[in-house]
Amino acid sequence: MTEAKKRVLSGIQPTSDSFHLGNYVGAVKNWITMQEENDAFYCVVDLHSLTVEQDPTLLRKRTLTSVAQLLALGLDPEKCTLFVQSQVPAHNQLAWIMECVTGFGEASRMTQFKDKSQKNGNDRTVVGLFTYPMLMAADILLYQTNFVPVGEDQRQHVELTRDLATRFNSKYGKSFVVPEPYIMKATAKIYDLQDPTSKMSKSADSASGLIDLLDTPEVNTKKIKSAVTDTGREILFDETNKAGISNLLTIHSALSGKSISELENEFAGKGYGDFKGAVAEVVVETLRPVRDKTNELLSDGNHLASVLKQGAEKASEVADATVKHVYEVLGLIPRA
Ligand code: ATP
Ligand code: LTN
Repeated sequence: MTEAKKRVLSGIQPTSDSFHLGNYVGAVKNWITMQEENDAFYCVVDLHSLTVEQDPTLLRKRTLTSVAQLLALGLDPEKCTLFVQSQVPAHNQLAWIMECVTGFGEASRMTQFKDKSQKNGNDRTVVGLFTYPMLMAADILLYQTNFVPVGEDQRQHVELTRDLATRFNSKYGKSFVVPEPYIMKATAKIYDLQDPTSKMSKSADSASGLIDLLDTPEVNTKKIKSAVTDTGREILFDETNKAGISNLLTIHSALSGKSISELENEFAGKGYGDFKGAVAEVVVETLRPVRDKTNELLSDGNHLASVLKQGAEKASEVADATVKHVYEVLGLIPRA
């Protein structure tokens, strides 16, 4: 007898014109691997992106570009369910329920909220930024998810989701699978090329340390060749003393499939210049077909629309069943 497939769910925000290398290596690469043996659901979380003011025209464009990039990177709609969060209303329905089981104190402890609200100031922080993790919990719990592939920065949100699921189950009877974060230690955090102690992020102050998947080979090569390193000359993995080189080793290894020690051997006796050239080449060659394929997909709006229609239908089926059960156990009366 074959074992039932495990459920996988993850999401990514459509908040920039291109995903960056951290998103790919830290998260989406695992999504692609996991679609093979699991029942995987992946969503572009457009509702989450509204926690920061968005220009409507740009949001529409970025949502479609996100979907196109995910397909270009290797998600296959025959193997996984790819959808846009706002097209499945169950996400909002369960989010409210999650808000009603989350303590104000526990929500206040979310470090992402603390960091982002502090950065923006009280007057420019919306309540949605505070309730963001409860919407994320809904995203996950609706699908009876076993594994959530994310980068390290999302671990706390998945832990909160686990607490909420456990609490709900013990009060109202088993309603949710308690999910586990799926975080690959080696690639959980890709660092900024100019500041190899902070994570590569689209909200960084400067774009010079950020590799955009859709940027030109010339721009990306230049950024890698200007990456900050140390004053030594050896190519060794040492995150404390050689943060920049270690980050480049992680990137090369993730994209080329060679292990870190293989790379250390290959570049023994060679200089930083040679090594950076090799990293640039691996990155550029990995991204070239992704860029071409994304543009090709974007030129066929009908295809994207049909992928999303099919995705939303499949997602709704599973998600609506969870909401129906949850409403019932809470004592909400179904519409006649
Ligand atoms: P921001 O930094 O502006 O908050 P982001 O770049 O983290 O945004 P998200 O859409 O929030 O982008 O994240 C998508 C996925 O990429 C998440 O699973 C997140 O953990 C992962 N991720 C983001 N940045 C990195 C990084 N530097 N290294 C590894 N994983 C990352
Ligand atoms: N908060 C996540 C995006 C996200 C997500 C999810 C990830 C929203 N819903 C559900 C995993 C599962 C982030 O990457 N910033």
